Amino acid sequence: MRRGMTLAVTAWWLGCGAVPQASRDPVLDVELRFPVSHDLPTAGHTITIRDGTGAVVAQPSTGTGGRVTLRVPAGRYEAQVNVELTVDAARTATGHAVAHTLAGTTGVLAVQGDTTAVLTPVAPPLGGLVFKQVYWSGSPGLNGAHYFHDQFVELHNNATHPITLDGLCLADVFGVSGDINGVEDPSPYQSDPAFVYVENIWCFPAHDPPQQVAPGQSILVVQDGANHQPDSPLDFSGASYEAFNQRADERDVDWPTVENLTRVSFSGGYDWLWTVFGPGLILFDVPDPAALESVITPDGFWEVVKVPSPAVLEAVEALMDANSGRFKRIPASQDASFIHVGGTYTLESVVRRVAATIHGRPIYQDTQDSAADFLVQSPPTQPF
Ligand SMILES: [Ca+2]
Ligand SMILES: [Ca+2]
Repeated sequence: MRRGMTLAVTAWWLGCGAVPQASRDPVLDVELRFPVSHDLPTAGHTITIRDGTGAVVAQPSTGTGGRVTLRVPAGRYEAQVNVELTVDAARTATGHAVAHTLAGTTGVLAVQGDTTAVLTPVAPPLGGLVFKQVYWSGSPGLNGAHYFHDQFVELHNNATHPITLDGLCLADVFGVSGDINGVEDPSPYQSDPAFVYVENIWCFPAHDPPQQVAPGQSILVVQDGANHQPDSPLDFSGASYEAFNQRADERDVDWPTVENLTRVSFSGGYDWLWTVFGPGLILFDVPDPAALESVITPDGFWEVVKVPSPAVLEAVEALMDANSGRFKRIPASQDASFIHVGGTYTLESVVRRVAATIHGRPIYQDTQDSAADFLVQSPPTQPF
């Protein structure tokens, strides 16, 4: 009974305002929210609250739900946060093994009454376009008729930001993939790390507005847009782009529903066929691919184009088998190793490993080391 009376008296006192000044001040409630690219606990981060003069008035730590709640005299405030992620912390939180800082501010908050604000720090762009799946081996085909028109590469935006596709180029690298016909000679250019020497260049055409690939979106690039069944299980009538090799004899078909890449440099036959023994493929970005320097190979048979190594955005080195390392064509700075499948016409593709799944989105491993980053599978995954 006495206890109840004490509480009632305390409540009366509060009602009269005979309490510390701060309890009548507005409540400022700030909620920390990380971008969707980051899977991080929101509790335990220091929030810096500054007043209108820039002076730090409080540095509370976020609690459950990523929130800090404090009373401040009416006025202008700003809440800021800096979260530093080490390489390991970034790999866990984003799938990208890149140390970086998440930084953000609420901007100026005019606090008169109780005020809520959301603080969403931003991260630098992480990741880029990757080859998510590459298929060169070909299909057994029907009745032993080997089939190779179903080759494809699946480009994937593995990044935290949209990426413009227009003007980027794909190329296959010059050089044999192994001792295919007896003892072969490796590419004469394999010791030049400054360039990648390529045979054929096909580029993504310009769009207005430019075509953006959203984070998590894939682009399917195929030798031939078509339904390849029953020669192969793959149906590419819904592919994004095809290499349509326009010729007077019309040997290659322009599939109407699949947009065409722009042919910039081509020395092949009637289609953009990659070697079924394992190609080197690169994605690169230069201001004018048609202006790249070309050279004649020492044997005088081929004209190859020099792509500066720093322009290479993505690369995969595929060779004939595990013993074909001496044929490596792509500089180690772009791909430290190589991958191979079990043979030709085996319906095997290589698919990139998943490094982490962030809020339901797979982030693919990209260590520029094909042996580590890819797995061999059969049959290929029909991308879409
Ligand atoms: Ca074609
Ligand atoms: Ca077409």
